[in-house]
Amino acid sequence: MTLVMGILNVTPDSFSDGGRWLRPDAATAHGAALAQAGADIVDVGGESTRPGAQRVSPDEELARVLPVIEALTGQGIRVSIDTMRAATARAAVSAGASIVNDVSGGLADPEMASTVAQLDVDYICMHWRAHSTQMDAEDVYTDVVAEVRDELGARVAALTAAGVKKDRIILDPGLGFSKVGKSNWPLLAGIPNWSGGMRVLIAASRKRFLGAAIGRPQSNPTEREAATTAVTSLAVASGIWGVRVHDVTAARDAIAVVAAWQDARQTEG
Ligand code: PMM
Repeated sequence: MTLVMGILNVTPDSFSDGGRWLRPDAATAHGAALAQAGADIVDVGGESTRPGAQRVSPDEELARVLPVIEALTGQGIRVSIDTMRAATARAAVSAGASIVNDVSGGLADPEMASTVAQLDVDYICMHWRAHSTQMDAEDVYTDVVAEVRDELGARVAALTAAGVKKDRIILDPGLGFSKVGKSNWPLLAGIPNWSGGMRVLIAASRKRFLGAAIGRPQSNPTEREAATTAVTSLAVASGIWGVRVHDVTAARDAIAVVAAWQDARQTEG
């Protein structure tokens, strides 16, 4: 059964929920609400990676996420830490996080691979080419599926060489990261062609390529929820490990519908 990861950005500037959960008590309450709605994991991030975003200092990132991780894990909620920094990953795991979600796949911080190997936690390795200020210019592919497969393969090789167990790694195609519009779709349509049988996380929620696909590129992120749920349904039907979403209830409903459909198909033979 596909897992649902609820998004909790403790940031002033994330593209959909920026500024809403900046205070620790508001962030903790929203994380608890995501879990209550059926999130299997709450993904806590303290640094926005929206296109053009500037980096935050390591101290600021830690100050944003640690109290929230402590409060949520204290309530028995499974938490992942969305960070590109090894030191933040280490502190977050000490505070109770059990998954490291690194949008740079270990490229942003040379210490990340050995840190994750030591921590021995699950690690989400996302396809990434450049920091947010430069990433749109890196949307240059001749065969996006083959290039993402090879670039993720190189990251898996580097991670395992540093001691990370291969079965700890979850792959993510990095929708929207160095992929502005059309580049995203072949990755969704061809998941088995780049994932090599490893676990896959899909994080399409409310992203701009969905606005383009529905003919409303200027829409607010929240107006892309139906489009998000369509992606969730199709991705779940292809048997992926997890979806990372803002609206947990919508994802849970989509998963239930796909399960009912697949059960009936088995009965029908
Ligand atoms: N996208 C964002 C942030 N974190 N993590 C993973 N693994 N995959 C993603 O595509 C991803 C991510 C973009 O920002 P958001 O938190 O506002 O959705």
